[in-house]
Amino acid sequence: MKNIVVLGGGISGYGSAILAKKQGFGVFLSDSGRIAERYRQKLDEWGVPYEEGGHSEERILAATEVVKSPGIPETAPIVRKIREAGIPVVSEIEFAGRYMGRAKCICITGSNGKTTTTSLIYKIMRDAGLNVALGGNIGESFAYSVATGSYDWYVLELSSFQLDGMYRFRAHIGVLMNITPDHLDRYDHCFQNYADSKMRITQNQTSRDWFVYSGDDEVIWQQLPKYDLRVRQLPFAARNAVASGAGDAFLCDGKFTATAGKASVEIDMNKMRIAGLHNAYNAMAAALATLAAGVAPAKIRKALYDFAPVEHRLEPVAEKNGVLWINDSKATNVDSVWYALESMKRPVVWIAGGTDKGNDYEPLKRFARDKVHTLVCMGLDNAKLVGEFSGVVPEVVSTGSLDAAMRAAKAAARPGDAVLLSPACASFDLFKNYENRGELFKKWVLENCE
Ligand code: UMA
Ligand code: ADP
Repeated sequence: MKNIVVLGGGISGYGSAILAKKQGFGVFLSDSGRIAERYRQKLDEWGVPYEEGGHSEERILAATEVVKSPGIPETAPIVRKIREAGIPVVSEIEFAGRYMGRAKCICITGSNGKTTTTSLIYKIMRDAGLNVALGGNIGESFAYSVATGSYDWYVLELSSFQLDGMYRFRAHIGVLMNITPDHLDRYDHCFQNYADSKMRITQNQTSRDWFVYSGDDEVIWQQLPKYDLRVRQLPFAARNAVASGAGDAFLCDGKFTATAGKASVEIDMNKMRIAGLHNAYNAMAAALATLAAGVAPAKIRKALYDFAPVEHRLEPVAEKNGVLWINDSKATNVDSVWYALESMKRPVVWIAGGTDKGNDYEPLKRFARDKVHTLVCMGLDNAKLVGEFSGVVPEVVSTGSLDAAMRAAKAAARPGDAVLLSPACASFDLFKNYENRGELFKKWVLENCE
């Protein structure tokens, strides 16, 4: 009998363990830390044995296959030992993909825009009445959905960590938004390794499948010739001229027409509730992917026009005294802030800072110079940000707490301005995570601005 060991008891791990049990395999889940109460309950319900507070080597090394949670790095001692023992290690997505039957999947990856594009695609499919599940790097895990439901379509957001453990899995419709530096600590600080990981979205795709990607992304262009792609290609772009026999989308004067095969849909970005060039890319990718899935153009158009911003992503919080407060706490790298600043139509008070990931701020300086009159740095160590933007932005203020940052932003903002929280940094110096940072930002605005 197959003997599956699941490493990590978070949302990915408990779903994988339940699926392994459902398939009738021997299964054991091991977590070096604590397992949340709700996951323990589920494991008990399904009769899955588990351990917490450490990894018992002997039991783990008896596995025929290991399903590794995405947050566990290759450098973890237990993973090294599993590798030395020659035991195959797969990701939750690879594992669950084996049991999805005749269902099809749309898989979305990229450095930025994954959650927004995945949510757009999911909404279009659901509003069109399809039997569809959402999963991967968002919401409930793919494995749990496969174990407990029966769907015709899966819409999966995939992180590079999930792609890394995928070998035979095939995306019927693969979507690659962009490749810009992120998570380099997990890739030996080598950008090519990270790019290779993202390109795995195309692996195993055949001429019956579709590949939607940014025709404006130079890195993707550099990678494409290295692959012998048979898949039908659907590029989208706003800058480069792109065209593919299979279909494409091009943004011009705020409108685009997306075409996949014989189907087309025309979208006016001014009628959408999410703005900015980056969201035009997200909408083009979503329109192409859903046309490829066979959704009627009128349904795609309606769902795109209905879509509201996802929380913490350029989310308008409130307009108070003529000042618009915008929560973009999810902007944890330079590229996402570039698009935030690009989309600003009002003078900006910009709140940034936190745990710097080795950022190069150069690309942001043009927009900062043109649009930002005050930069409020919010972090335990603001020296780098202050140094980079002094002389670029007229006013730079250094603060060490959310409250101080918000008070400084409120004092600096004039009617007609936007106060934009778009940090370019991780949140771990002052907050639990980016959600916590965004929630506290919103709470402060609602309690302190009349
Ligand atoms: N652990 C061990 N041994 C170790 C190290 C960790 O057992 O050596 C344990 C921890 O104690 C913990 C568990 O592993 O209990 C955590 O596993 P995990 O970090 O993989 O977290 P999950 O809750 O399973 O969530 C993961 C993804 N997390 C990461 O990639 C860090 C979730 O993405 C994803 O939604 C979920 O699987 C379902 O597929 C989150 C994320 O932050 C949203 N993703 C990153 C991002 O978006 O930037 C990539
Ligand atoms: P991800 O899931 O890849 O992190 P999100 O949709 O959550 O992507 O967006 C993360 C951040 O990136 C937000 O600040 C958002 O405004 C910005 N963003 C969204 N789409 C794009 C895109 N296509 N290109 C660059 N930045 C984007």
